[in-house]
Amino acid sequence: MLSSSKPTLGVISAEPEPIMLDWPATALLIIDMQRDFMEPGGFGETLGNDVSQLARAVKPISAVLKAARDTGMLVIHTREGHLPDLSDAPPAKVERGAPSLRIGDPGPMGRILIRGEAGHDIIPELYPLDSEIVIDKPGKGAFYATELADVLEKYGIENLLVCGVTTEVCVNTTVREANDRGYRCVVMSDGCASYFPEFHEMGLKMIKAQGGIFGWVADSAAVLEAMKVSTT
Ligand code: C5J
Repeated sequence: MLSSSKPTLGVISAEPEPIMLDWPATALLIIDMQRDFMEPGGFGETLGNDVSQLARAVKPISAVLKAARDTGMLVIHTREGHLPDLSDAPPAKVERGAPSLRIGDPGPMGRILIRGEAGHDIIPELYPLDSEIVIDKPGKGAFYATELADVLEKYGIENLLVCGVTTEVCVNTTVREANDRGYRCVVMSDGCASYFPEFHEMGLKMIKAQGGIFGWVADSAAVLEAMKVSTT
């Protein structure tokens, strides 16, 4: 956790309004920065998506991840994926649409969206340290059928800095789940990405509309500035 000699409060210049966070009660939550979504040959591409659209989120996340590691902030990574026997994959998810490969089929990075396969792993640029928490989730939301709620309670977390992919799917679902559970979520605009730029934009607008109905939105520069300049 953050060293007690450091200031504990920081104000992020966010929309719809600035938000003050207590850093020791804040975690960085990085959603699904997996090869299956980010690289050719993975789940995202089998659905017909242009995976290059997601690359823009890597640098901003990397910068905030470094700052989080430097300050001792709790870092949590999530991975979407299923058990090898697909017992946690609803048929309605597996059978949906007409992808070039379905969940569980063999692909160039191993079986699509299956835990333990190369494609399921997090991209090297953001690879978790051994000390960081990795939550494996079968759904889009990071709270559904996972230990995330227990982890956040154990560490006294009240606020989440959320980033990752994709903005309108797993990021939005997780933020909505977190908001209903009482967490303040600040979503990093340039640390999220979508295969559809218009969905990225609308996904962020939905979060911050109506006085921040699901949370706050700030770019990585604002988050980094707040982590640097804090008040006691
Ligand atoms: C999707 C995700 N897009 N991580 N998953 O299926 O957003």
